[in-house]
Amino acid sequence: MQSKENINITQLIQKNSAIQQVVSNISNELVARREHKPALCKVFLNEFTKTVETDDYKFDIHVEAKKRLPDIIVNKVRVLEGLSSADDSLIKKYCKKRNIGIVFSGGPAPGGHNVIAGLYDAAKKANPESSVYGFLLGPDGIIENECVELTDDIVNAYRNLGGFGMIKTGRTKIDSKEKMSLSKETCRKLELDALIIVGGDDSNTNAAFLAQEMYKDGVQIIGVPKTIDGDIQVRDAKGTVLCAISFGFHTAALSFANSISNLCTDSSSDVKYWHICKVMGRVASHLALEVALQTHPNITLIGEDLANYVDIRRLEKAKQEGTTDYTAFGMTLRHLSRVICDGIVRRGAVGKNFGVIVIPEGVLEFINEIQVFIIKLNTIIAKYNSTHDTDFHSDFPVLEDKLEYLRRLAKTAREEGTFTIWNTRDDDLFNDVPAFFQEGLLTERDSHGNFQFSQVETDKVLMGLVKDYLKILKEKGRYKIGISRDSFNKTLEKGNLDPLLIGPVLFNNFGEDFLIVKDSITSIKTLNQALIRDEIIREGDKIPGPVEKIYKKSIPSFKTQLHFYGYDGRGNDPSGFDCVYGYNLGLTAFSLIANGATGQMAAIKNLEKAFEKWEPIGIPIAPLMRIEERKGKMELVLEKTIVDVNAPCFNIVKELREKWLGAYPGDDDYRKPGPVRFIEKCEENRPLTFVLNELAKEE
Ligand code: FBP
Repeated sequence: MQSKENINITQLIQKNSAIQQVVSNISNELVARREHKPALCKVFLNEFTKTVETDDYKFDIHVEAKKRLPDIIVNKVRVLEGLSSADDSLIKKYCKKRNIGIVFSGGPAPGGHNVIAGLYDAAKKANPESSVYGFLLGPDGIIENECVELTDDIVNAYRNLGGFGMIKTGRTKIDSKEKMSLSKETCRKLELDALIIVGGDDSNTNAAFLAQEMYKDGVQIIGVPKTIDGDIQVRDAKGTVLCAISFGFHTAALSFANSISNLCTDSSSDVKYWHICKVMGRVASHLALEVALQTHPNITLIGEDLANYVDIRRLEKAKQEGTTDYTAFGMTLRHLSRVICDGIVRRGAVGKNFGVIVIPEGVLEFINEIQVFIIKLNTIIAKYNSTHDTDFHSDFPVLEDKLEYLRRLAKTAREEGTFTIWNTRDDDLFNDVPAFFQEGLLTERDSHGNFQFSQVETDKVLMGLVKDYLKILKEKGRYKIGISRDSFNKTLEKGNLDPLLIGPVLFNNFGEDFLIVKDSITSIKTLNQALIRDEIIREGDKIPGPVEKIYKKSIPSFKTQLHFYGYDGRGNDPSGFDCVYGYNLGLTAFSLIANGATGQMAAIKNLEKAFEKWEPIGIPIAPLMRIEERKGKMELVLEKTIVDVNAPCFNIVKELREKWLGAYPGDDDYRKPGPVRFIEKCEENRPLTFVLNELAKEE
């Protein structure tokens, strides 16, 4: 039953339009975003565009791509050119009434709604009679013919807004004859002239196969590079950058960076936590690298860098013994935990028992021992699924059942003495892994056969090892909090004690700015012994209060807070860069359709340069395909780009690592990028990784 006061409040809301406005879901930001008109690339200031094929860019074509995608492998890069007027035949072709479908595929990425808006505006401008259909819930919408015809109202409600809410998304792969023929059927029923697939590497792979399959039907298929991971980057065989980044990357990176820079502020204020920030990016560490440039955390791991690691000490030792130690190549989890501990201990020595660590979600991909598990388990699960009517995860729903199955595989290998993918050694090593991590490594692969790193608690695994090793270092007296000389002097003088007398007894490095308690003093007992040995106190005397206080201050307690940055940044409203980029990609997609292209990816060249230099182009997808292992099989897929450890932006981060670690007295070098903005001048208006690579080129 409603109380009288409640009824009054209900009436108040109903009567008062100002209150209604305050409590409505229409914020000022939303209104401003919906009304905002993204800038247009120069070519789109013209009434029409044409595309010109160019031989300026060549690709190393994979023989399998040539075999399986014969009709679209011959595609060339198309450059868009503006036309202020056109002859009748061009107008007829350009402005013909079309039915165009569009679908989002894979994880959301900020800027996607603007791709639709750009496509819709261009299609309607060319011919108001044209229809644009949005397929619902990803590729399933194409397979099942679930779509909505887009209208001004629908499109206007989502302009410059994040997420993929307008038509939603999904991860289904069109990978069977049946799904392909249902998709063709949908295109036929809707009389589609063209279909735009907005997605990552796997979705653009889908686009290439659909383009080949529908080539003879005349349905044009165009891909659009989407993924916050930033791993769709296209270069030609000479290394010329044709697409520097997918849309969504900039916003996600900036959104993570804003939150992480706030943690830098918190951590250096409260001085008691290490904030451990896992950052999305299924395989490549592009997002972690950009976040590092934006915020300067104390430690940032870059997966690709770890894979390149060579343990020189091990190699030299082996060389002296006349052998080669192959385990010296690549980083192990244990060694990585030691590297992190080294940074923590060194900061502790200057009194900083706090900090921020950035861990890329896909870091395990670059750790040899884990990669071996991932590949072996991928193959085992794929083989099981292909030889049974059911599937591995339904047959073995709980961890113990899965482990039992693996145990049986190892037993068979042992008893039959045959070579199998899972042997006793694998089983023993796997049993040493904590249960939550075993569970993560056995997690179900996505429909494209990708290992789902976002489901694995990488940070927890790594920090578990870090904590164990710090404990050992603490016991050995090698992990101590440095005491500032001033604070030591004041504390002792307050207690009428002579710092000059006690300092050399307590510290390794008396005289320096930050004083480190001797390794041998690791407890009140050993402190007492040291004071007696140096005749500061006698047997049976109490330890002087100020000395005990200083000792206690030097004992570290390692406290962490774990954070995961992924889904939040993926759902952020787009930055100015992604608003403009997404919208112009939509316009590019339409131009490619209107000019008869298929099997092309809409892209913008020169993204890394000033906006005036942006050049919309079409990139042929088929020549970008490579062979990769998926679900235990070798498949033709669009090649992913991982972080180039020779690029200037990475080398600059490497150079500044020591500075950002901040193992020196005084303030850390944290940087504040601020929140994601879409029109304000203060926004970081393009990824810093670009800016640095460009500046280095000018040198
Ligand atoms: P896309 O490649 O589809 O853009 O997705 C990227 C991503 O956000 C990764 O960073 C992350 O590992 C993954 O999606 C998470 O997937 P899910 O949404 O299925 O949890």
